[in-house]
Amino acid sequence: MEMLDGTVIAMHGPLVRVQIGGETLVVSSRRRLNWEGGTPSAARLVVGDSVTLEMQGEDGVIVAVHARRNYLLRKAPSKNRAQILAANVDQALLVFAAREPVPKPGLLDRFLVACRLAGIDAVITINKADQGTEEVEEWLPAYAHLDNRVLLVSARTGWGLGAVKRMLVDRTTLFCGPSGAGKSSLLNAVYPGFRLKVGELSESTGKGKHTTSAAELMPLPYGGFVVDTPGLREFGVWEVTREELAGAFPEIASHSGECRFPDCSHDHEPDCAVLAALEAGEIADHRFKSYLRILEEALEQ
Ligand SMILES: Nc1nc2c(ncn2[C@@H]2O[C@H](COP(=O)(O)OP(=O)(O)OP(=O)(O)O)[C@@H](O)[C@H]2O)c(=O)[nH]1
Ligand SMILES: [Mg+2]
Ligand SMILES: [Zn+2]
Repeated sequence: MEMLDGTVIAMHGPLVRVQIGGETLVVSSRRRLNWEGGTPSAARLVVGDSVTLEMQGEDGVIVAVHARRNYLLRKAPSKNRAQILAANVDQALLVFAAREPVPKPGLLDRFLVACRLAGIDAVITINKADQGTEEVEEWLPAYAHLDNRVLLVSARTGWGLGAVKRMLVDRTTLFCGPSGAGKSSLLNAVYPGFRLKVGELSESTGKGKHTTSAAELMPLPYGGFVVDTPGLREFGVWEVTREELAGAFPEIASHSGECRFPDCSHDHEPDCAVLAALEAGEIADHRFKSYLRILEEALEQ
Protein backbone atom coordinates (compact mmCIF):
# COMPACT_ATOMS: atom_id res chain seq x y z
CA MET A 1 0.00 0.00 0.00
CA GLU A 2 1.44 3.38 -1.00
CA MET A 3 1.22 6.16 1.60
CA LEU A 4 1.42 9.84 0.62
CA ASP A 5 1.39 13.09 2.60
CA GLY A 6 -0.73 16.05 1.57
CA THR A 7 -2.41 19.25 2.74
CA VAL A 8 -6.15 19.82 3.01
CA ILE A 9 -6.98 22.77 0.72
CA ALA A 10 -10.79 22.65 0.82
CA MET A 11 -13.67 20.73 2.37
CA HIS A 12 -16.69 19.73 0.29
CA GLY A 13 -19.07 18.13 2.76
CA PRO A 14 -17.69 14.65 3.40
CA LEU A 15 -15.16 14.99 0.58
CA VAL A 16 -11.78 16.60 1.05
CA ARG A 17 -9.60 18.31 -1.55
CA VAL A 18 -5.96 17.55 -0.88
CA GLN A 19 -2.82 18.96 -2.45
CA ILE A 20 -0.13 16.32 -2.95
CA GLY A 21 2.97 17.80 -4.49
CA GLY A 22 1.79 19.62 -7.61
CA GLU A 23 -1.50 17.73 -7.86
CA THR A 24 -4.88 18.00 -6.19
CA LEU A 25 -7.12 15.04 -5.42
CA VAL A 26 -10.65 14.87 -4.06
CA VAL A 27 -10.78 12.05 -1.56
CA SER A 28 -12.77 10.75 1.37
CA SER A 29 -11.48 10.15 4.85
CA ARG A 30 -11.64 7.18 7.18
CA ARG A 31 -14.33 7.41 9.77
CA ARG A 32 -11.74 6.65 12.42
CA LEU A 33 -8.83 8.90 11.70
CA ASN A 34 -5.52 8.58 13.46
CA TRP A 35 -5.06 12.01 15.09
CA GLU A 36 -1.33 12.04 15.63
CA GLY A 37 -1.37 15.02 17.97
CA GLY A 38 -4.12 13.42 20.11
CA THR A 39 -7.82 13.56 19.25
CA PRO A 40 -8.96 17.22 19.41
CA SER A 41 -12.31 18.18 20.93
CA ALA A 42 -13.60 19.19 17.49
CA ALA A 43 -12.25 16.15 15.64
CA ARG A 44 -12.92 17.31 12.11
CA LEU A 45 -10.56 17.97 9.26
CA VAL A 46 -10.04 21.62 8.37
CA VAL A 47 -8.24 23.55 5.68
CA GLY A 48 -4.52 23.55 6.41
CA ASP A 49 -4.47 20.10 7.99
CA SER A 50 -1.52 17.97 7.05
CA VAL A 51 -2.68 14.43 6.33
CA THR A 52 -1.52 10.98 5.28
CA LEU A 53 -3.38 9.18 2.49
CA GLU A 54 -3.45 5.51 1.74
CA MET A 55 -3.42 5.24 -2.05
CA GLN A 56 -5.28 2.62 -4.04
CA GLY A 57 -4.20 3.28 -7.58
CA GLU A 58 -5.36 6.80 -8.52
CA ASP A 59 -7.68 6.95 -5.55
CA GLY A 60 -6.80 7.76 -1.97
CA VAL A 61 -8.34 7.80 1.46
CA ILE A 62 -7.18 9.94 4.37
CA VAL A 63 -6.08 7.75 7.26
CA ALA A 64 -4.11 10.06 9.54
CA VAL A 65 -3.85 13.73 10.54
CA HIS A 66 -0.46 15.05 11.61
CA ALA A 67 -0.24 17.01 14.86
CA ARG A 68 -1.42 20.58 14.27
CA ARG A 69 1.14 23.30 14.76
CA ASN A 70 -1.70 25.66 15.64
CA TYR A 71 -5.36 26.24 14.85
CA LEU A 72 -7.73 29.15 15.05
CA LEU A 73 -11.01 28.41 16.73
CA ARG A 74 -14.16 30.17 17.80
CA LYS A 75 -17.42 29.20 19.44
CA ALA A 76 -19.73 27.83 16.75
CA PRO A 77 -22.59 30.34 16.36
CA SER A 78 -25.59 29.43 18.57
CA LYS A 79 -24.06 26.09 19.55
CA ASN A 80 -22.04 25.15 22.57
CA ARG A 81 -19.08 23.70 20.77
CA ALA A 82 -15.87 24.83 19.17
CA GLN A 83 -15.41 25.39 15.47
CA ILE A 84 -11.94 25.32 13.97
CA LEU A 85 -11.45 27.79 11.13
CA ALA A 86 -8.07 26.63 9.84
CA ALA A 87 -4.94 24.83 11.00
CA ASN A 88 -1.20 25.32 10.55
CA VAL A 89 -1.14 28.98 9.55
CA ASP A 90 1.71 31.42 10.18
CA GLN A 91 -0.33 34.59 10.40
CA ALA A 92 -3.81 36.00 10.04
CA LEU A 93 -4.73 39.18 8.19
CA LEU A 94 -7.76 40.56 10.00
CA VAL A 95 -9.49 42.47 7.23
CA PHE A 96 -11.95 45.27 7.97
CA ALA A 97 -13.27 48.03 5.72
CA ALA A 98 -12.45 51.64 6.55
CA ARG A 99 -16.09 52.68 6.26
CA GLU A 100 -18.45 50.13 4.72
CA PRO A 101 -19.35 47.62 6.02
CA VAL A 102 -18.93 49.60 9.24
CA PRO A 103 -15.84 48.23 11.02
CA LYS A 104 -16.53 47.01 14.55
CA PRO A 105 -13.54 47.22 16.89
CA GLY A 106 -15.34 44.80 19.24
CA LEU A 107 -15.19 42.12 16.54
CA LEU A 108 -11.55 42.94 15.84
CA ASP A 109 -10.75 42.47 19.54
CA ARG A 110 -12.29 38.99 19.46
CA PHE A 111 -10.19 38.00 16.47
CA LEU A 112 -7.10 39.38 18.20
CA VAL A 113 -7.77 37.39 21.37
CA ALA A 114 -8.39 34.18 19.42
CA CYS A 115 -5.20 34.62 17.38
CA ARG A 116 -3.20 35.27 20.50
CA LEU A 117 -4.59 32.18 22.22
CA ALA A 118 -3.77 30.16 19.10
CA GLY A 119 -0.24 31.57 18.83
CA ILE A 120 -0.94 33.05 15.40
CA ASP A 121 0.45 36.50 14.49
CA ALA A 122 -2.39 38.86 13.68
CA VAL A 123 -2.08 41.80 11.31
CA ILE A 124 -4.81 44.43 11.50
CA THR A 125 -5.66 45.26 7.90
CA ILE A 126 -7.95 48.18 7.15
CA ASN A 127 -9.03 47.90 3.50
CA LYS A 128 -10.93 50.44 1.37
CA ALA A 129 -8.66 53.27 2.51
CA ASP A 130 -9.97 55.01 -0.64
CA GLN A 131 -13.28 55.51 1.20
CA GLY A 132 -11.57 57.76 3.74
CA THR A 133 -10.20 56.78 7.13
CA GLU A 134 -11.89 59.35 9.40
CA GLU A 135 -14.04 56.76 11.13
CA VAL A 136 -11.33 54.25 11.96
CA GLU A 137 -9.05 57.01 13.16
CA GLU A 138 -11.32 57.33 16.19
CA TRP A 139 -10.32 53.94 17.55
CA LEU A 140 -7.39 52.63 15.51
CA PRO A 141 -4.69 54.54 17.47
CA ALA A 142 -5.44 52.33 20.50
CA TYR A 143 -3.86 49.45 18.55
CA ALA A 144 -0.65 51.25 17.64
CA HIS A 145 0.87 50.43 21.04
CA LEU A 146 0.00 46.74 20.94
CA ASP A 147 2.26 44.23 19.27
CA ASN A 148 0.17 43.83 16.14
CA ARG A 149 1.07 45.40 12.83
CA VAL A 150 -1.53 47.73 11.37
CA LEU A 151 -1.87 48.13 7.60
CA LEU A 152 -4.02 50.62 5.71
CA VAL A 153 -4.67 49.42 2.17
CA SER A 154 -6.99 49.66 -0.79
CA ALA A 155 -7.67 46.67 -2.99
CA ARG A 156 -9.36 49.06 -5.41
CA THR A 157 -6.50 51.53 -5.96
CA GLY A 158 -3.63 49.20 -5.04
CA TRP A 159 -2.54 51.55 -2.29
CA GLY A 160 -0.41 49.82 0.38
CA LEU A 161 -0.47 46.44 -1.36
CA GLY A 162 3.35 46.22 -1.58
CA ALA A 163 3.48 45.71 2.19
CA VAL A 164 0.80 43.00 1.98
CA LYS A 165 2.62 41.14 -0.81
CA ARG A 166 5.90 41.18 1.10
CA MET A 167 4.22 39.73 4.18
CA LEU A 168 2.76 36.83 2.24
CA VAL A 169 5.94 35.45 0.68
CA ASP A 170 6.79 31.93 1.91
CA ARG A 171 4.18 32.00 4.66
CA THR A 172 0.69 30.62 5.11
CA THR A 173 -1.70 33.50 5.71
CA LEU A 174 -5.31 33.34 6.76
CA PHE A 175 -7.55 36.16 5.52
CA CYS A 176 -10.49 36.65 7.84
CA GLY A 177 -12.98 39.34 8.75
CA PRO A 178 -16.58 40.36 8.19
CA SER A 179 -18.38 39.74 4.91
CA GLY A 180 -17.82 42.53 2.40
CA ALA A 181 -14.60 43.84 3.96
CA GLY A 182 -12.77 42.87 0.78
CA LYS A 183 -10.82 39.70 1.63
CA SER A 184 -11.31 38.16 -1.80
CA SER A 185 -10.75 41.55 -3.49
CA LEU A 186 -7.43 41.91 -1.67
CA LEU A 187 -6.38 38.43 -2.72
CA ASN A 188 -7.28 39.17 -6.35
CA ALA A 189 -5.32 42.41 -6.10
CA VAL A 190 -2.16 40.70 -4.86
CA TYR A 191 -2.53 37.92 -7.43
CA PRO A 192 -5.14 38.39 -10.21
CA GLY A 193 -4.69 34.73 -11.16
CA PHE A 194 -6.89 33.73 -8.19
CA ARG A 195 -9.97 35.13 -9.98
CA LEU A 196 -12.01 34.91 -6.79
CA LYS A 197 -15.66 35.86 -6.81
CA VAL A 198 -16.29 39.28 -5.29
CA GLY A 199 -19.70 40.47 -4.05
CA GLU A 200 -21.67 43.68 -3.78
CA LEU A 201 -22.74 45.07 -0.43
CA SER A 202 -26.43 44.97 0.40
CA GLU A 203 -27.96 48.39 -0.37
CA SER A 204 -30.27 48.31 2.62
CA THR A 205 -27.82 47.19 5.30
CA GLY A 206 -24.41 48.08 3.84
CA LYS A 207 -23.22 44.59 4.77
CA GLY A 208 -21.59 41.93 2.62
CA LYS A 209 -23.60 39.10 1.12
CA HIS A 210 -21.36 36.18 2.10
CA THR A 211 -19.92 35.77 -1.35
CA THR A 212 -17.14 33.37 -0.36
CA SER A 213 -18.88 30.27 0.94
CA ALA A 214 -16.04 28.02 2.10
CA ALA A 215 -12.44 28.33 3.20
CA GLU A 216 -9.87 27.58 0.53
CA LEU A 217 -6.10 27.30 0.68
CA MET A 218 -4.34 28.55 -2.44
CA PRO A 219 -0.67 28.67 -3.45
CA LEU A 220 0.92 32.01 -4.33
CA PRO A 221 3.07 32.06 -7.46
CA TYR A 222 5.95 33.68 -5.56
CA GLY A 223 5.94 31.22 -2.66
CA GLY A 224 3.59 30.83 0.27
CA PHE A 225 -0.09 30.04 0.69
CA VAL A 226 -3.18 32.07 1.47
CA VAL A 227 -6.54 31.00 2.86
CA ASP A 228 -9.63 32.92 1.77
CA THR A 229 -12.50 32.43 4.20
CA PRO A 230 -16.21 33.26 4.34
CA GLY A 231 -17.08 36.45 6.23
CA LEU A 232 -17.83 36.02 9.92
CA ARG A 233 -20.74 37.91 11.41
CA GLU A 234 -19.80 37.17 14.98
CA PHE A 235 -16.89 35.67 16.83
CA GLY A 236 -17.30 33.98 20.18
CA VAL A 237 -14.03 33.30 21.99
CA TRP A 238 -13.98 29.63 22.96
CA GLU A 239 -12.99 28.47 26.45
CA VAL A 240 -10.76 31.18 27.77
CA THR A 241 -9.79 31.61 31.42
CA ARG A 242 -9.73 35.01 33.11
CA GLU A 243 -5.92 34.97 33.22
CA GLU A 244 -5.61 34.00 29.57
CA LEU A 245 -8.04 36.70 28.56
CA ALA A 246 -6.25 39.42 30.53
CA GLY A 247 -3.00 38.13 29.00
CA ALA A 248 -4.46 38.57 25.53
CA PHE A 249 -4.92 42.30 26.16
CA PRO A 250 -1.32 43.53 26.45
CA GLU A 251 -2.35 46.89 27.90
CA ILE A 252 -4.30 45.07 30.64
CA ALA A 253 -1.63 42.43 31.23
CA SER A 254 1.03 45.08 31.78
CA HIS A 255 -0.88 46.42 34.81
CA SER A 256 -2.51 43.29 36.25
CA GLY A 257 0.53 42.36 38.35
CA GLU A 258 0.00 45.45 40.49
CA CYS A 259 -3.59 44.77 41.58
CA ARG A 260 -4.21 44.18 45.29
CA PHE A 261 -5.76 40.75 44.69
CA PRO A 262 -3.76 38.23 42.66
CA ASP A 263 -7.01 36.85 41.18
CA CYS A 264 -8.40 40.31 40.40
CA SER A 265 -10.86 40.28 37.49
CA HIS A 266 -10.32 44.04 36.96
CA ASP A 267 -14.03 44.57 37.08
CA HIS A 268 -14.95 45.99 40.48
CA GLU A 269 -12.18 45.08 42.91
CA PRO A 270 -10.60 47.74 45.16
CA ASP A 271 -7.00 48.80 44.44
CA CYS A 272 -7.19 47.44 40.90
CA ALA A 273 -4.25 48.74 38.84
CA VAL A 274 -6.10 48.06 35.60
CA LEU A 275 -9.10 50.18 36.61
CA ALA A 276 -6.65 52.89 37.70
CA ALA A 277 -4.97 52.76 34.28
CA LEU A 278 -8.38 52.94 32.62
CA GLU A 279 -9.20 55.97 34.72
CA ALA A 280 -5.90 57.57 33.74
CA GLY A 281 -6.68 57.03 30.06
CA GLU A 282 -3.87 54.53 29.53
CA ILE A 283 -6.32 51.84 28.42
CA ALA A 284 -8.86 52.69 25.71
CA ASP A 285 -12.49 52.47 26.86
CA HIS A 286 -13.59 50.33 23.93
CA ARG A 287 -10.77 47.84 24.54
CA PHE A 288 -11.74 47.52 28.19
CA LYS A 289 -15.39 47.01 27.22
CA SER A 290 -14.31 44.22 24.87
CA TYR A 291 -12.41 42.58 27.70
CA LEU A 292 -15.45 42.71 30.01
CA ARG A 293 -17.85 41.38 27.38
CA ILE A 294 -15.62 38.46 26.44
CA LEU A 295 -15.07 37.74 30.14
CA GLU A 296 -18.81 37.71 30.76
CA GLU A 297 -19.38 35.29 27.87
CA ALA A 298 -16.55 33.06 29.06
CA LEU A 299 -18.15 32.79 32.49
CA GLU A 300 -21.48 31.82 30.88
CA GLN A 301 -19.93 29.05 28.78
N1 LIG B 1 -14.05 51.23 -2.37
C1 LIG B 1 -13.51 50.02 -2.25
N2 LIG B 1 -14.28 48.92 -2.39
C2 LIG B 1 -13.70 47.72 -2.26
C3 LIG B 1 -12.32 47.56 -1.95
N3 LIG B 1 -12.05 46.25 -1.84
C4 LIG B 1 -13.21 45.60 -2.06
N4 LIG B 1 -14.22 46.47 -2.32
C5 LIG B 1 -15.62 46.15 -2.63
O1 LIG B 1 -16.21 45.53 -1.50
C6 LIG B 1 -17.18 44.57 -1.89
C7 LIG B 1 -16.94 43.25 -1.17
O2 LIG B 1 -15.70 42.71 -1.57
P1 LIG B 1 -15.33 41.15 -1.39
O3 LIG B 1 -13.92 41.00 -1.81
O4 LIG B 1 -16.34 40.28 -2.02
O5 LIG B 1 -15.45 40.99 0.20
P2 LIG B 1 -15.17 39.69 1.09
O6 LIG B 1 -14.54 40.17 2.35
O7 LIG B 1 -14.44 38.67 0.32
O8 LIG B 1 -16.66 39.20 1.42
P3 LIG B 1 -17.21 37.69 1.74
O9 LIG B 1 -16.66 36.76 0.71
O10 LIG B 1 -18.69 37.84 1.64
O11 LIG B 1 -16.76 37.37 3.13
C8 LIG B 1 -17.06 44.48 -3.42
O12 LIG B 1 -18.12 45.24 -3.98
C9 LIG B 1 -15.72 45.08 -3.72
O13 LIG B 1 -15.67 45.67 -5.01
C10 LIG B 1 -11.53 48.76 -1.82
O14 LIG B 1 -10.32 48.75 -1.55
N5 LIG B 1 -12.18 49.95 -1.97
MG1 LIG C 1 -14.88 36.72 -0.20
ZN1 LIG D 1 -7.28 44.39 38.74
